Amino acid sequence: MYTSSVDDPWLSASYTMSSSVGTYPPQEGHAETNQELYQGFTNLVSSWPCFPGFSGSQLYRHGKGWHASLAPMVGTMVADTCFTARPTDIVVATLPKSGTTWIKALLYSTVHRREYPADSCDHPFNSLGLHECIKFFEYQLYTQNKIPDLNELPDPRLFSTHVPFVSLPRSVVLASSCKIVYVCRDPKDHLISQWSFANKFRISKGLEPLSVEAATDFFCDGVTPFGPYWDHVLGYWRAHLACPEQVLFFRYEEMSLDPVAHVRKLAEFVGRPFSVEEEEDGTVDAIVKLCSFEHMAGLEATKDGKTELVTGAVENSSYFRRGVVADWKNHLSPEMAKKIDAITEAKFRGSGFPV
Ligand code: PAP
Repeated sequence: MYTSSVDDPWLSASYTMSSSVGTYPPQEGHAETNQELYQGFTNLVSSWPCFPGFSGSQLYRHGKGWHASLAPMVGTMVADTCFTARPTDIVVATLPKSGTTWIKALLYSTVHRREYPADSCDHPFNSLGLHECIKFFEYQLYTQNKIPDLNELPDPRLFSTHVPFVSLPRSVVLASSCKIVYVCRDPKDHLISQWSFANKFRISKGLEPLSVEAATDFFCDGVTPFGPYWDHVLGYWRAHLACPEQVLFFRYEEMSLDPVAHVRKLAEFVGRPFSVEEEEDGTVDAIVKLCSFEHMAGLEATKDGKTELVTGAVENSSYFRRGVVADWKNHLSPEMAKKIDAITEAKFRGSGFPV
């Protein structure tokens, strides 16, 4: 069991978001109370510094130093106030465009492999987008004045978030055996994936695409959704070092090299290791294949489906671009890459994080 000490990352993540909205016992169905709660946080966030972001919408700077647009930041604060974690909960945490869809697929299909074998015809992935299988706190659950009733969900409940460790719902941090699965990605590939996604959005809104030079400047200044990148990665890295049985730390590049080993680790981490029979009958390989970029990108739910987020409906196909390592080489100049590498080196120095 986790025991906290004064300056550990778990405790510092749990301090109150804001006292200005009062204490609430918000409940499902109390529309006025919920609206008041959302409005209080909206007013608070609106008073914080804001900057134009990648996609053209404003990014606010949270008191703890990270950036997001208004609605997900408000959702984060509502989740912090209202979400009650169970020790059996599992939370996927990522920066956007770092492998969220992939790790959700691997986690869901691993946890639910008895009800839905990876090769079954009625596997939920055939009809549901990955973000419907595991929902975001701040983009899907705590949105539009809603306080969702999550009590009926069977164990283990699976959730996801892009929020930095310091602003996770306090109950996730304090529910001592709640598990967190974090995936980080090379900063340059994360940037290129984010930039490509943002440009699709800009074009759909009639805006000029952003140049890769401008995107690199935003990135290096830390003004990206849920960034600065380095603070996000270090927050979860330190939590992993402090408590490896509660925070699993994966890297996209290592997952690409050996997905089978990562699925085994994931299954062990969530307390459902593969049996000898499963190892022999190819269950692990089937999960890896089911969740592979090629297979997932070709599913009807990907090609035709959309996911409703608080920021708008997103075509599921837009979560699948190339899915390769080091695509940044096709977009960033050597100078831009050097600049990012130098910042990464400096920020991660002394953290024990292998650069
Ligand atoms: P999100 O955080 O907005 O949900 P996320 O899934 O993290 O997005 O990012 C999408 C990236 O993961 C894309 O990377 P790219 O732009 O460099 O290509 C996407 O291609 C990649 N991706 C999605 N699914 C998979 C998968 N099954 N295997 C490997 N990479 C994947």
